[in-house]
Amino acid sequence: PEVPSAKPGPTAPVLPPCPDLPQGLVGRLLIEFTSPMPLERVQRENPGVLLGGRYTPPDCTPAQTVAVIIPFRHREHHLRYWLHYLHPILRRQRLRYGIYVINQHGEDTFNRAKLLNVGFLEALKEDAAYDCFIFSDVDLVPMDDRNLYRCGDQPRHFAIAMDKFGFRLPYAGYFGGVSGLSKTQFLRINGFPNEYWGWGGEDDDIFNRISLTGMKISRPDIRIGRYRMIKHDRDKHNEPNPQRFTKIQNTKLTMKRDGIGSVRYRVLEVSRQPLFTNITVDIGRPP
Ligand code: UDH
Ligand code: NGS
Repeated sequence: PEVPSAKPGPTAPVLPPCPDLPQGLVGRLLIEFTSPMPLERVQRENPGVLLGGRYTPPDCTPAQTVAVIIPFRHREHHLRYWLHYLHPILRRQRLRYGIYVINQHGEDTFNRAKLLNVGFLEALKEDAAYDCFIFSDVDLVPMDDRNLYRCGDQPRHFAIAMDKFGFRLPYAGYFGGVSGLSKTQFLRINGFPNEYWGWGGEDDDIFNRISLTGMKISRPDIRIGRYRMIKHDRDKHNEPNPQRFTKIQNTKLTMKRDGIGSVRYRVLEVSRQPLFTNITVDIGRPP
C-alpha cells in the first residue's frame, strides 16, 4: 500500500519584487462625477480587493505597504466615487495597500488633522507592516495613474494641480488635499497637529513641521499631479477657524507638545467593509 509521504505540499511561490515603474499604467484618465455611483457596482468591479479594503498584487512583491487614510464625516456619495476611481488605479500601481476611512463621530466641529493622526495609529494597529501613509481628502481623484501613491526619501505632496486652482499650486507652501509620509518621516515631525478645529491652516502647520525638521517636499510633475475635486458646498460644523492664522505662526513651539505623541481619542467602532475599513472615533471637541 502507498505510504503517505512526509514531503510538504506545494509552497507559495516567491514573487519577484515589483518593478520601480509599474507596467500597465494608462496615464491620463477621464474623471467625472455625473451619474451616481452605487456601492454594489464598485464592489462588483473590484473583486480582487479583500475585506477591509486590502489589496496585494498577485504577481510581485511591493517594496512598501501603504495605508491610505481618509478624514471623513457625512460624505458617503464622495466616498463611492473615490473608491470607484482609486481601487483600479492603486491596483495598476502594484501597491500593497489598505483603505482606512476615519469617521468623526457626532456633530462637534470637524478636525481633519486629528483624524489623520488617529488613522496613522489605527492603521498600524491593524497591520504593523504599514510603512507608508497617504493622507487623502475624500473628494480628490487623481487624473493620471502615473502619480504613484507611495513614499520616498522626502514627504510627498500629490495634489499639486487641482482643477479648482486652474491646475496649478495655489501657493508655494501648499500641502493640502493629498500627501504622503513614510512612518519615519511622520514620527520625525511628531505627526500632525490635533488642535486645528474647523477649516483651514492644518495643512500649513504640517508644511511648517516638515520644513522645521529640515525635510523638503517632493512633488510629481505638474502635468501628472492633476486632480479633479468633487464640487460641494461648505459642510456644517467645519467653519473657517479664526485662530488659524496665529496658530500657523507658532508651529515651532507647538509641534513639540501637540502631535502624534499627545493625541487622545476613543474608537467607537471598527467595521471591515468590502472596499474599506471604517473606523468611527470620538475625538472630542474644541476647548
Ligand atoms: N470632511 C468630511 N466631512 C466634513 C468636512 C470635511 O468628510 O464635514 C473631510 C473630507 O475628506 C474633505 C476634507 O475633510 O475632503 C477636507 O475638508 P473640506 O472638503 O471642507 O475642504 P475643502 O477645502 O472645502 O475641500 C472647503 C469648503 C469649500 C466650500 C466651497 C463652496 N463652493
Ligand atoms: C489656505 C489655508 C489652507 C487651505 C488653502 C486652500 O489659505 O488651509 O488656503 O484652500 N490656510 C489658512 O487658512 C491659514 S481652498 O482654496 O482649498 O479652500 O488648504
